[in-house]
Amino acid sequence: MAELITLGETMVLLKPFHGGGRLKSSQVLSKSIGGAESNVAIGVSRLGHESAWISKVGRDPFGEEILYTLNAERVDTRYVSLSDAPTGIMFKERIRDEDSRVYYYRERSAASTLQVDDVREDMIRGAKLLHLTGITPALSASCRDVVTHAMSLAKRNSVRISFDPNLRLKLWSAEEARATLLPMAREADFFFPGLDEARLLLNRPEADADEVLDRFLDMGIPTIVLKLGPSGCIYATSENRITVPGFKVTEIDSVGAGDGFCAGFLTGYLEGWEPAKCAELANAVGALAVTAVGDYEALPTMEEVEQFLGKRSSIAR
Ligand code: KDG
Repeated sequence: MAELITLGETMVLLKPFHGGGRLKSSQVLSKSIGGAESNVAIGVSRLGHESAWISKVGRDPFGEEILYTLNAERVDTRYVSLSDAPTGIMFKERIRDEDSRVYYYRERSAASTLQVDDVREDMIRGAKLLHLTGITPALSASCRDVVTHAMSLAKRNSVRISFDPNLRLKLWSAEEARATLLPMAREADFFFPGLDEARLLLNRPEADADEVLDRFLDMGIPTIVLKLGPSGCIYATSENRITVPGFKVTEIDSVGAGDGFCAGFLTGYLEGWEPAKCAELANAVGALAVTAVGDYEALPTMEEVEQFLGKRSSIAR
């Protein structure tokens, strides 16, 4: 049984062949896959723990590729079903030093047809963590129900819930996101917003880190880990607030950093580590995740993290 189970959509991902540049003038694209939840599942698996992913993919070559990749990453895909609806597609471009831009082709995709019946109690019972994101409820009404249903199954079986809001304003409005995601965040044991996401969710554009943390704690969320990018993170509970510094790296592709961060923190939790050590691993994995093109490709193994942290030497030749 997987220690971490997650569910959501993974898409095929196309981007200019050399990483940077405009989609409009790129004749050759390279193909990979990306999905916030499967990125976390891959991250946890590479760091040495068992993960599983629940989803639907199209009965098409892209669905096959997604399953092939996740199986190769030793993510358990036994709960993935095939659909006649197509696998979602995402295009990504990065122009000069701007953040990456994504273009989704995922309306009525296979994963957006996920139904409550696709998530059974036996899939979740026995896991230690259920990881969910705010992308899934933005996909369709049935996906929204699936997230709520998975949360109640986790609660009934004492499986800890991790929730990353992953705000995607290309999928819905800030108002819709707020109305849906805040009640979901209240159900989570671990909540992983970024500072900008937190401000948007709380509708407090000027709020600082302490203010957003106070507000989330007041809502009854027991543990918040506020992601601050290269500046690290703040781990907060009602008794404790710990700031853990991040790492400076050369950023090649920022998409997937937050997923790497969650994978690192949750792996630390599975290891039974203290919060500060979980946060250090989260910061390291989040930093390493941005050092190569791709949503999951640069996610490290534990050995690579130890080398990065200077805790292990590496022999290159
Ligand atoms: O967090 C990275 C994800 O954004 C990416 O892999 C694709 O899941 C994705 C999404 O919906 O944006």
